[in-house]
Amino acid sequence: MKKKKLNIGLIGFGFMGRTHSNAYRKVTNFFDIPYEPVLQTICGLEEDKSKAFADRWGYKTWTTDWHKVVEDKNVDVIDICVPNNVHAEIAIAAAKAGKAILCEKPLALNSEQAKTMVDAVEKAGVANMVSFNYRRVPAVTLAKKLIDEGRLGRIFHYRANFLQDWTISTKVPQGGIATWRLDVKAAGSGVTGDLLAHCIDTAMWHNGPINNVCAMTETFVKERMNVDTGKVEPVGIDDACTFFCKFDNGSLGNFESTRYARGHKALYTFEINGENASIAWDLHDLHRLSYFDHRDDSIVRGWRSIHVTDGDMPYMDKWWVPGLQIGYEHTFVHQAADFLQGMAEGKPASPTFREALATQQVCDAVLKSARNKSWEKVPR
Ligand code: SOE
Repeated sequence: MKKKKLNIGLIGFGFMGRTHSNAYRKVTNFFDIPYEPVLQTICGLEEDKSKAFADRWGYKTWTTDWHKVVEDKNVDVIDICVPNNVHAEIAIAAAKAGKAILCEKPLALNSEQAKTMVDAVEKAGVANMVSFNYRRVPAVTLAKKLIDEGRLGRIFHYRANFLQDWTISTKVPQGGIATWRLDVKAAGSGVTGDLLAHCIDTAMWHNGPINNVCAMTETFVKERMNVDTGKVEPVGIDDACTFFCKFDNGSLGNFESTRYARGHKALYTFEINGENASIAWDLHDLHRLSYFDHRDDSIVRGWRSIHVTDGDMPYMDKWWVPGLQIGYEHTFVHQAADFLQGMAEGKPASPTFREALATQQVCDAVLKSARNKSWEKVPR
């Protein structure tokens, strides 16, 4: 198949810039999509690092001015991997320039800003997707299939955790290139937007819309040095957040995230309990899905640990042979494949900006609930 070249302009080359670049480089080796992504331009803040990144990953050109990438006639796709406070400006300019857009999560600083981005991409009619990559772990996609097939029956409970421990030291600063996630001006919020947004995206994909939330947040370290200003400043983000919620289908949700769970680096887990069956998953063992089915004969009934590697499992026919697993980086390859395939077919790849706006609205309601110490309705 002769593939059409699709030139990628990637803005921001931190951790996420690397996962996305790696995905574009690998996607056509494994997936039959009609496009050949070309790493056209990389854009970062510093000249020497931008050039070094271009050399290492094979970008044809580099720049330190994102406007040039958006205006570049040779660029077809704008991939946004910069801190959250710059997403909106770049995405709106890219939409006006008619580019397809893949944007890192969370979509924006808040839902008001996210709405302006949805309006811009929908008005321009450009392809748009938000990088909630964990949906594309094969075991997580399998969970969606099992739920959609009705195997769980009526769902009663959805609980999810995302636990880390990297900000416990009071010496970790806020702001700057490495620690912008701790600066509310750059991040919009703390664990709610950064980590719980993943859990909320997956949960609403699995279990439908969330309508009411009741939350509590805490900022354990109240002041940190700000790398950008050189001053010790109040910390404006939530270090930890716990919330309860109700889903439209009548089930109850229970979510927790913190960066203060000593010993946990990226422990994203969820468990779903239905009338007939339950499902559990753990990012530290990401290729396994735990499944319990009450309809099994009682003498063999118990939790099964499904090794999600066979060719009939989601995405797995594209990789190795049964029993050989894949990992974190592959979720981004799957994302690139789905995004590019969606573009080729003129179908939006999920989650679109509009779907990510719904996640942002839950995050906003969670933060409002914690501030007001009250249940909050999620606006639609
Ligand atoms: C934060 O530490 C972080 O890198 C998030 O920003 C990512 O979205 C998450 O996948 C892993 O943790």
